[in-house]
Amino acid sequence: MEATTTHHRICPLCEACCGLEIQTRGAKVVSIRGHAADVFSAGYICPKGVALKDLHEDPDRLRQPLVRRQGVLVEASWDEAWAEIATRLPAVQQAHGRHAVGLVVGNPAAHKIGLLGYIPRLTKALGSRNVFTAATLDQMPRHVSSGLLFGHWMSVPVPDIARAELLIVLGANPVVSNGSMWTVPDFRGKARALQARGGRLIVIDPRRTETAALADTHHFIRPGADAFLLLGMVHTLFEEQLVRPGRLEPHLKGVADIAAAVQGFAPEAVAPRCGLDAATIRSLARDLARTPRASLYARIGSCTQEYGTLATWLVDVLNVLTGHLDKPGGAMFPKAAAFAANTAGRPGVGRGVPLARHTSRVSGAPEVMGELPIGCLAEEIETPGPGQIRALLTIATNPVLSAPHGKRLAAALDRLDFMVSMDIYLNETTRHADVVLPAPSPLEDLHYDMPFPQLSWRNHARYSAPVFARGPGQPAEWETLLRLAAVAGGRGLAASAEQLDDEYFGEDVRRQFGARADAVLAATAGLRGPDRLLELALRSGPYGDGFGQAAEGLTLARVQAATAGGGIDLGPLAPRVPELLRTPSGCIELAPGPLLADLQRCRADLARAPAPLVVIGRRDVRSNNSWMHNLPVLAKGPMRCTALVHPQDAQRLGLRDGALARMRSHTGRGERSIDVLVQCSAEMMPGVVSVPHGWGHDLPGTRLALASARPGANLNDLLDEDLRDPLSGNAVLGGVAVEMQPLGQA
Ligand SMILES: Nc1nc2c(c(=O)[nH]1)N[C@H]1C(S)=C(S)[C@@H](COP(=O)(O)OP(=O)(O)OC[C@H]3O[C@@H](n4cnc5c(=O)[nH]c(N)nc54)[C@H](O)[C@@H]3O)O[C@H]1N2
Ligand SMILES: Nc1nc2c(c(=O)[nH]1)N[C@H]1C(S)=C(S)[C@@H](COP(=O)(O)OP(=O)(O)OC[C@H]3O[C@@H](n4cnc5c(=O)[nH]c(N)nc54)[C@H](O)[C@@H]3O)O[C@H]1N2
Ligand code: SF4
Ligand SMILES: [Mo]
Repeated sequence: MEATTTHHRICPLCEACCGLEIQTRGAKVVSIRGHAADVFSAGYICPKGVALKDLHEDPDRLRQPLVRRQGVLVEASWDEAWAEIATRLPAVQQAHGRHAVGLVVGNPAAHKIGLLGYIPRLTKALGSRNVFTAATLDQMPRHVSSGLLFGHWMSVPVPDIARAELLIVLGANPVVSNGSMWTVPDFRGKARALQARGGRLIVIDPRRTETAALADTHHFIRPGADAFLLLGMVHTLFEEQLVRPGRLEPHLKGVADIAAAVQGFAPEAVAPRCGLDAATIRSLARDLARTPRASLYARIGSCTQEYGTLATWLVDVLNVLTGHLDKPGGAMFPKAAAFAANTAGRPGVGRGVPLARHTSRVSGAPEVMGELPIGCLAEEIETPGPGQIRALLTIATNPVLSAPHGKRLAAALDRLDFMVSMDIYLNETTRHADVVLPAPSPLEDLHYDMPFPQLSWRNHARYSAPVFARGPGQPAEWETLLRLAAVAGGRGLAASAEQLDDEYFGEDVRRQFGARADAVLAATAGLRGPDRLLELALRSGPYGDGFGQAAEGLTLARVQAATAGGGIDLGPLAPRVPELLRTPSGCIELAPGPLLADLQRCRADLARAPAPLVVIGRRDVRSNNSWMHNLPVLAKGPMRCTALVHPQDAQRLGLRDGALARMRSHTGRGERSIDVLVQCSAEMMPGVVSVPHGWGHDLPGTRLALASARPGANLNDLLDEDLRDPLSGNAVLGGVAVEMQPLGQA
């Protein structure tokens, strides 16, 4: 009998980045549990981490490229797949120009250094304006606020929960999601510890969520009205002389502009719009102002709405005005060991962020962070004219389920001249491709998180080696991306991934290090791919050895050597203002012009009456967006794609628990409907129904046996691809008016 081997690796499935202990025997996974010695996650794990075994062993997971022959996707060799790409992609570029090839990148890319570290190569080689990512279904408002206020998209303050006395959570459910734009494994344990110290957790959400159940206080809020609540809170701070930015005062610009901007948004004025009474709004503002170590944290419920950027900005404004930004126990900026732009370049000042360098062709939506709103993807494929998207590359994304109005997008994908997908499944999106390139199993990949240490509750550096070798012929994702970039850049298939990697890396080092470049190249020789990127980033990073300048500093070898012991702890969050700022003024720009201007929309909309029924989203611990429904350990148990309806609404509408209902929406492009299972729940705010996204696996042509047996309904088929937060381009995914009626027995 073969011996059992123990491996330690970070879970790549969600933002919590838990350290796992994985036992294997030969090619089999024997067990997966939390790594108790992990310096960051201390043994925490959720059911999805355990499901990595099912994912690795899933017979439906792709292990061979697929190429469309006579209309049917069939297994092919890598050489055949590349031949197809190298012929057809350049043909589209030559006939229609570089913008004719679009790129869509999805959520798992954020969790893979082999993708995130190399996608910039591909976008550069493509030179196309038509780049779309899941960021405009998610956190783009967060980036816009960070960019305008602090000068970099990824300078995101996170609650310093370990030292807080008060945490107010708005539009987030970290007990289930395990945190977002905030890397915080075991939120529940940390919240309980806060309460045990005498601290308080307040949750504001249209649903009494799992996080609300843990909280000391929960308030319902009308979906889409977060900006109004927050304006009322800011108004209270000025009205009651509670504005005390403290240490930040000399680094702040725009406080007087904020005072002027919130005129007219008194708690009494906003209360009917947001559904909280004026006294509650005032007491929330006072609690935040008067508690020495406190912060307000908001996430996707507040981002994916009409006023997403305003709401996210107002969260920052409140944390700043109450003196909680950049202070222990408040909202603080992590300092990552590698890859953080806010640790590079000259400290304290920078160029800030550009907005709207170009606009989308059909709707004129502004570019943000180098991309266009994903809601514009279908129209850019459908609408003829110069710059029309005629070929598409999709990487780790399933927008047919994850983006609004997947039905329209699916039809548009069929009109493309050519489509290539890099994915692990033949699913609702990749079934439209002409070539599908498989990625390795996560257990066959090395791991180092690029974004999440920039969002972490505590500073750390952790590395994971692959658990298993890749299957025969299976390249690493970075290799596939470099070859795609070479084809997209007109170089064809002549160069190997290794040659391309050496070439690009050399260029980077020469640009970054000038006269020292040769020494740095010599010091990193012998490494390649993501390991070499990481060695460079760690050693030249804020804790690095500076290539010999700081003898005790971090190197890749040191971080690797710490894996079995649970990684390297780099201490609690520490104040970073003004060093972190990269605005041209060197100050926190609290009142940027575009945000002040956008407040006019709120002013005009203050009196809007609520629709009788609106839909919002929901997450479940055993699900991950659209793609983990094929794994037995997660799929078992009750159906999770249900519409939670308040019993009063159910009675009013004649809906029965456990029965099917038809849910309809009316958009500018017509009526839409889905049929969904009703689950009566007093957790809901009356007038609000909650449906999870990422379901609807009943489309033909996929290879997802288990998921398609329990398909669920696709919430996004109801939503309106034309509804966006104008500054960020973020899709509006919640607070959309719907109607429901019974559909007989299930
Ligand atoms: N209505 C509504 N819609 C939403 C949301 C919502 O709250 N409500 N949430 C939105 C959010 S926050 C997000 S982030 C998006 C996510 O939307 P997407 O970015 O489209 O992500 P997923 O739907 O998770 O699809 C991930 C894809 O990556 C593939 N994949 C998994 N692992 C790998 C890998 O290692 N390599 C490669 N190459 N592929 C891999 C999967 O098979 C799947 O096809 O959904 C959004 N959609
Ligand atoms: N188990 C699991 N974990 C996940 C994911 C998953 O699909 N499943 N997805 C991952 C991804 S990609 C992301 S981005 C994160 C997201 O992480 P979170 O932001 O924590 O996401 P949700 O759990 O959807 O929580 C959003 C909350 O907002 C509430 N809400 C809806 N509309 C409004 C509104 O208008 N105002 C307010 N104040 N609240 C509102 C909802 O009721 C819900 O409780 O989760 C990640 N983690
Ligand atoms: S919470 Fe679960 S899915 Fe997220 S990183 Fe931890 S084990 Fe993985
Ligand atoms: Mo997300």
